[in-house]
Amino acid sequence: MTNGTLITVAPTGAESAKADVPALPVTLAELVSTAKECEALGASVIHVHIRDDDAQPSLDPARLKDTVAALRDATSLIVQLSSGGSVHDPESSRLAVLDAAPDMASCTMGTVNFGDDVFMNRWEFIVELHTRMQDRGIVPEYEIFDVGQLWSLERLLNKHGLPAGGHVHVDFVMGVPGGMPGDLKSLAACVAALPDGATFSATGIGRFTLPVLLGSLSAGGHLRVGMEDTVTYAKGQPVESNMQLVARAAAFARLAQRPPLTTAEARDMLGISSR
Ligand code: KMH
Ligand code: ZN
Repeated sequence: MTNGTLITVAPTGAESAKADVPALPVTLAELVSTAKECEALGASVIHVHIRDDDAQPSLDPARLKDTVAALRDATSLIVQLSSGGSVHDPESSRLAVLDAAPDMASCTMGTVNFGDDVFMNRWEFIVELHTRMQDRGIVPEYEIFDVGQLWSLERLLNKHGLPAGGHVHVDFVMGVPGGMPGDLKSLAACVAALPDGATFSATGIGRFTLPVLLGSLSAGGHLRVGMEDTVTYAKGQPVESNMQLVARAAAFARLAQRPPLTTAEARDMLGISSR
């Protein structure tokens, strides 16, 4: 098992508005140039939400296909599409994300309150996502917003088998209002409940960014950073770009003597075949 750090960049998300956060990449050109720069700084996975011409969250199938193609053209990053979309997206559109044939897709392991909204993930929907990804050779990243969702993951794997590639990779999303907090107690509980042999990354939302980043590194975990999860770099200081967040994560990883994985090393670890 590698000692390096997998760095995922989540540059856009579905929650922030371009009008409020001008540095948010929302066009394909902005996304591709962000991806290239983040790869050069040490990211090996990109978690992608796209926007429409009005910068609103979109799951448009043709746009998703074009996005996957453009990212593959310009980078060797592992392309992970969000199947979570926004809290308003119907299940059918979220399942159709897989038609764009990404390397990976997210798969959230349960319903969770999401601020004033609800991020709905019914059991039957999770099973459908998991089995479609198995059939199509798309590697899931299981998103965990609360510790009990790891028991759902155990149940999913027991009933429906390992994901494509045979390796289980999980991302702890910590600090969403309605989910688990971004503290060490929660992180330790999640690590203790991981399926055998699984790897994990962690991301802290907003002010939880740094505690979760440092906690994950010290627990042998990997990192997800990006403007999907925080638009504040430090108290009172807005994030200038996704590159600023990736550069900070890569610097901490090097300090911890767990330097960023290359994209080839990341593919190896996650069980994703090279293109
Ligand atoms: N935008 C959130 C409702 C995912 O990408 O899979 C869901 C989310 C998780 O961001
Ligand atoms: Zn997402």
